[in-house]
Amino acid sequence: MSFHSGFVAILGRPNAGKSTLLNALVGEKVAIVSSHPQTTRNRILGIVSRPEAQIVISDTPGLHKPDSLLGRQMLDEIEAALEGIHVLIVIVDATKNFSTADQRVFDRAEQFRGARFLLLNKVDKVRKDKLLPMIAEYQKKLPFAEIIPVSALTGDGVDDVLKTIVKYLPEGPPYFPEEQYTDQPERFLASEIIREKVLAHTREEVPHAVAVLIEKFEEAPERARIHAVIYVDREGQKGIVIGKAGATMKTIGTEARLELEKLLDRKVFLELFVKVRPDWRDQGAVVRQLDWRRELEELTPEEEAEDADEDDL
Ligand SMILES: Nc1nc2c(ncn2[C@@H]2O[C@H](COP(=O)(O)OP(=O)(O)OP(=O)(O)O)[C@@H](O)[C@H]2O)c(=O)[nH]1
Ligand SMILES: [Mg+2]
Repeated sequence: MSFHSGFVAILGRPNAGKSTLLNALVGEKVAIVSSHPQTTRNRILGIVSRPEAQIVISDTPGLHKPDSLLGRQMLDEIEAALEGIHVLIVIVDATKNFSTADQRVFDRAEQFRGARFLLLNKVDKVRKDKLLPMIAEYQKKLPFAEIIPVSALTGDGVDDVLKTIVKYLPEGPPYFPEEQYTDQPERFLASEIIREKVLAHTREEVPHAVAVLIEKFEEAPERARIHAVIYVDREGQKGIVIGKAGATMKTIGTEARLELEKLLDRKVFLELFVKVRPDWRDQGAVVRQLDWRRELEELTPEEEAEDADEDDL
């Protein structure tokens, strides 16, 4: 039997359900999800290994008009995710009318020369008789190789998406070990899990103003010790994150700890701090730290230099 493998990226406007879809395709929680737009800030790799194929899928930040350095970094992440892919999955929220945000996505998708899929997501909330006319409308806007209605939330249609992707992948070897389902370091996953809990318990402008940085990550066999700082950009937001008598922070901390214990498969001692850093979204020093790939690249030469020093002793 021949083996197929290749790369796929998911493109769509903020809140269309890209990260929910990635998690459903992979069958693991790879990317955090929230009801707020612009939750995802990095490209996130999810890997699906089947006996006949390996599909490497990138989730991307929602395509939007950037108004900060962070926003521009998010757009760079989208572009990086689209490099070298075999299939582009364009996703729209089928409960909403086609908007200028979707048009921006279609304009970008039009430049892609490989196989383009359109996924009509959230069909659990759409009347069945509306689907066929909707498909006809979308097909007029831009030709797609495949149009598939799905519910990333219930998993409806998701297996069909995987099977269809495989048909468009070239023959080739697996790129990752079979048991690996993402490339994100645990340290970054931990910061994302904490951010997800902050997003779940805050509203309006607060979710956009939150960044989580892990200051200490010590993994002993029995217990991991994680020290994280939740950054916000206004004093008032700090109060919202902490809540009355610390109630919101307590909920965030408990929910994050329980999920981290599952991820790391051990007890977790989690210390959370909230700090105000005005306008961090326009500060390179903070924004760059949110890009873990760049952080790793910058660390590696130094570590090698240290190793070399040790050899000299
Ligand atoms: N009813 C329904 N809701 C969905 C479905 N897929 C996603 N959602 C909800 O839509 C919201 C956004 O989902 P995300 O997966 O975070 O969307 P996203 O496209 O990754 O958003 P950004 O990262 O902000 O660009 C969440 O509240 C999800 O629970 C679906 O199939 N049906
Ligand atoms: Mg997302």
